[in-house]
Amino acid sequence: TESTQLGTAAEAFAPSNIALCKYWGKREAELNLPINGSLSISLGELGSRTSIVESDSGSDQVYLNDKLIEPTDRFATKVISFLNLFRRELQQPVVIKTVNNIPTAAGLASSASGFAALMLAINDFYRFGLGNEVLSAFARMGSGSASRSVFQGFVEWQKGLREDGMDSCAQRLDLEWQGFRIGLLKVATGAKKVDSRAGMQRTVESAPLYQAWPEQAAKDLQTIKRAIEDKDIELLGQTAEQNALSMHATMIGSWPPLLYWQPESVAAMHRVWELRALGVPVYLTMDAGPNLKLLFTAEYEAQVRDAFPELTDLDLVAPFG
Ligand code: 2P0
Repeated sequence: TESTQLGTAAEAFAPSNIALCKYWGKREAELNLPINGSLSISLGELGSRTSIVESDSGSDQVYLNDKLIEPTDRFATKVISFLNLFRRELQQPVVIKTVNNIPTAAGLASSASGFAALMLAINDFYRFGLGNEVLSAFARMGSGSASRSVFQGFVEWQKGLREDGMDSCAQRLDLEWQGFRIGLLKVATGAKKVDSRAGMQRTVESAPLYQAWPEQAAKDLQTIKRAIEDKDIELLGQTAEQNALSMHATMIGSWPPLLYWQPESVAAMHRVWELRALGVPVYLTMDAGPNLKLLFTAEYEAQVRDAFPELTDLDLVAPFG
């Protein structure tokens, strides 16, 4: 059925983000309350745009990248159950459309930007007038990393202490770094992965190495903040790379083992280390998938492009414009 717009409508954009100090492990799974704090960089114009309009079609409709999604599909049910946290029972059905402009080639997950954009659109649509930190805490309930996608720039998600989670929200750090660059290096496709929720749970429950993680993450977070203040790419890169590989070590030490890397991932890691051995300060980070993200500064962009010719203009992100 065609749906027509009845008046109320809202639209919002939120960026994707890459964690430099990773979120891995929940202390409470319903609210996505993390065991450790994390710190990320948002990806500027790369992210999700979400619109909500009233509908007269009698039921909710969910679109992703201009395609109508089956109401029973996992994506649609997640979107609608999130909306239902904020919607009173007899309210009008809606049409929700999300478009991701993250190059699909980059192999980035979009749940962070997707839930952040949806939360911002809900705030407008129902005229809640909530502040950014409350919006961040609410976006967190959709997906933990969405708490960080409410903001641009460098963002810290504080784990918080409260049981209701309202202090587990992100804040933008008052730090800019014009020359900071990220390269989205897609190295492999396919290989059905364990989602982050299940992966975290398995790690927390079964990996002895996980014991050491919360303390390391807390320390890395402070070091990375200092490195950003000092615009020290070596300190930032080294800490972020070690943080990511330590997170992966906890996953590998889970049972059954959880290895998100493909052979191509390991090959690309060696290429990063070879380039670094030649004197180029380039570092890697990885999330719950096989792809790499490169961290470097503008002065070395030419060398990074030469060494990784598969990086297109769209894969190179300047988060501060
Ligand atoms: C991060 N990841 O800090 C970490 C590093 C993946 C590896 O946040 O279960 O999709 O929805 O809270 O936010 C991805 O996990 O997980 C993630 P849920 P989410 O970016």
